[in-house]
Amino acid sequence: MLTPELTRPMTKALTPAQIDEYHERGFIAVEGVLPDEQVAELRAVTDDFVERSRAVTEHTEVFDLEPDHTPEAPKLRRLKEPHLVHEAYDRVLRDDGIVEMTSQLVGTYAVRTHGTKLNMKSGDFGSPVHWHQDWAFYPHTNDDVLAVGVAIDDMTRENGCLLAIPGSHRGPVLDHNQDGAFVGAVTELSFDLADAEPIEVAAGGVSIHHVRTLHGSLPNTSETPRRLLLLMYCAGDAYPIWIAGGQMSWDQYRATFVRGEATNEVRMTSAPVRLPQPPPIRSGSIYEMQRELKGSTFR
Ligand SMILES: O=C(O)CCC(=O)C(=O)O
Repeated sequence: MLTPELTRPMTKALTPAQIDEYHERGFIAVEGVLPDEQVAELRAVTDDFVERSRAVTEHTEVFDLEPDHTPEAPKLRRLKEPHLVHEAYDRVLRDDGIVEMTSQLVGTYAVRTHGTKLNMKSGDFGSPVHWHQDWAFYPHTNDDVLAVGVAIDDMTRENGCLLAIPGSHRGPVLDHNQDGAFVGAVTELSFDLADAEPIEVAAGGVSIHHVRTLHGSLPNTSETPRRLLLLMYCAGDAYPIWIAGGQMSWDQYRATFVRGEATNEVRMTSAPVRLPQPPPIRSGSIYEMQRELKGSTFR
């Protein structure tokens, strides 16, 4: 267990230049957000979950497995909703510095979370994530919605860092359907991959991308792992238009606030919306949905 001093955020707030960059380009990287000791704790806890995944051979509610996962050589692709299974992840989700940065970017004091995931790319393999916009998965009444990616390891081009298209958050919501079903990846390739920019950040830093920013990531071609804890947040007055699995109760909704109070007055803006419908053939994770994709979005 870390002492409170070690969990105190090093970065309290974004500068006006960082806020402008986020709004202009749709993503930023912020170095030095968590102290080394907290990053070391996240690594140790994550290593332990990889060990525990030796006990399973199929995807579960918690583990999403790489295709060649075996009990002898465990290969975990994702830990689902990690904040629900270990308090070290939950503490990061509620970290004052991260919540403050989010509040600055979404423009409301109140901030709620709509989930977490820990995506892992082990050395020398590690699945790619095809190009997509998160907004296609979970549209809200307004698009003040974002994902903070906490780098548990240095995130570099070689180990499969996030890639993003600057300015794409201001463009259309692209089609993510193929043969009449949602596949969780863009199926109209109306963008230029030459514009893609890597979001590189050292361990302990974070990436932040807008919900409409077109992004993806390549496989890990290095020997070092890339583990990224993704924290999904939105403005306190952004209400989900679509929730996979059905509507939340009011109590469940209130429990999603990491700062401020839930209110029934939500803000509606004119952001374009596509529902993730008809439903995907495979569900459980973005990797499973994208398995149905014919061809590659990396061209
Ligand atoms: O882990 C990655 O590289 C990308 C993750 C992502 O975009 C997602 O899970 O929605």
